[in-house]
Amino acid sequence: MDSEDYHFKFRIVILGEKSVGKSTFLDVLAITFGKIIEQEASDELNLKTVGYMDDDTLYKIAYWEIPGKHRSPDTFFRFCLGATAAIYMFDVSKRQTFEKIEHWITENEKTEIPVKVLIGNKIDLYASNKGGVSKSEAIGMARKYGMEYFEVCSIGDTSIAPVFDYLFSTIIGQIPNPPTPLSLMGKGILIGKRLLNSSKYQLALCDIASLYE
Ligand SMILES: Nc1nc2c(ncn2[C@@H]2O[C@H](COP(=O)(O)OP(=O)(O)OP(=O)(O)O)[C@@H](O)[C@H]2O)c(=O)[nH]1
Ligand SMILES: [Mg+2]
Repeated sequence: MDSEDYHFKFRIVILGEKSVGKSTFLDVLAITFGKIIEQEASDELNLKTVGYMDDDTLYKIAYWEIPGKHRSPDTFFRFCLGATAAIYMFDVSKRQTFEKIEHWITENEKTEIPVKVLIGNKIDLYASNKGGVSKSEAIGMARKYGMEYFEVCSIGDTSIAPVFDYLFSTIIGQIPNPPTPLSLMGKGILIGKRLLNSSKYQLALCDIASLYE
């Protein structure tokens, strides 16, 4: 696949403390919704790029997971700048991971990522942990930062679908019709060759241009 052969491309970053389940969640997300076209993992970044077709439109979604252990402010900003969405993840059975996620959220506010969600993972372990994080507490934190909250179990469950549906519909809901490059500025959404070269798109741009003549 030509690296520019898509209609739209955007990036979703996944952040949170070590072992909260980011990679497990990403693995399921990437194979359930689309086809993996690129993947690479290092100590600093776990990257997966997926091609996802919806309504005859090909989206290239780049997921960038920042492993919890190697967080350094420099790399953190570099990886988050220009992203369209951020997934902040904690482990509902480990309160400390919930307390620390607030630092990730506040540190990352400067990058002004347009779409954000908070995810409480390992919901299967919640009942067996007295110090676990309740749904109402987590919703409180999500509201404080203007986010939706989802509880998931990343191993063998279907709870991931509502997260993908929410993220995808919110992101594509930001794309105006027709999607001019100017109108997508600041949203982290790129237009690829498949759209740029389509006659329908060229015509729509001509219609806009004629309005200014
Ligand atoms: N019980 C349970 N275990 C899970 C769940 N999700 C992930 N795990 C387990 O949690 C452990 C850590 O998961 P990872 O996906 O490697 O965690 P991570 O957040 O990517 O960790 P770092 O990359 O080191 O920051 C693994 O043993 C997973 O199998 C879940 O929903 N429930
Ligand atoms: Mg990981």
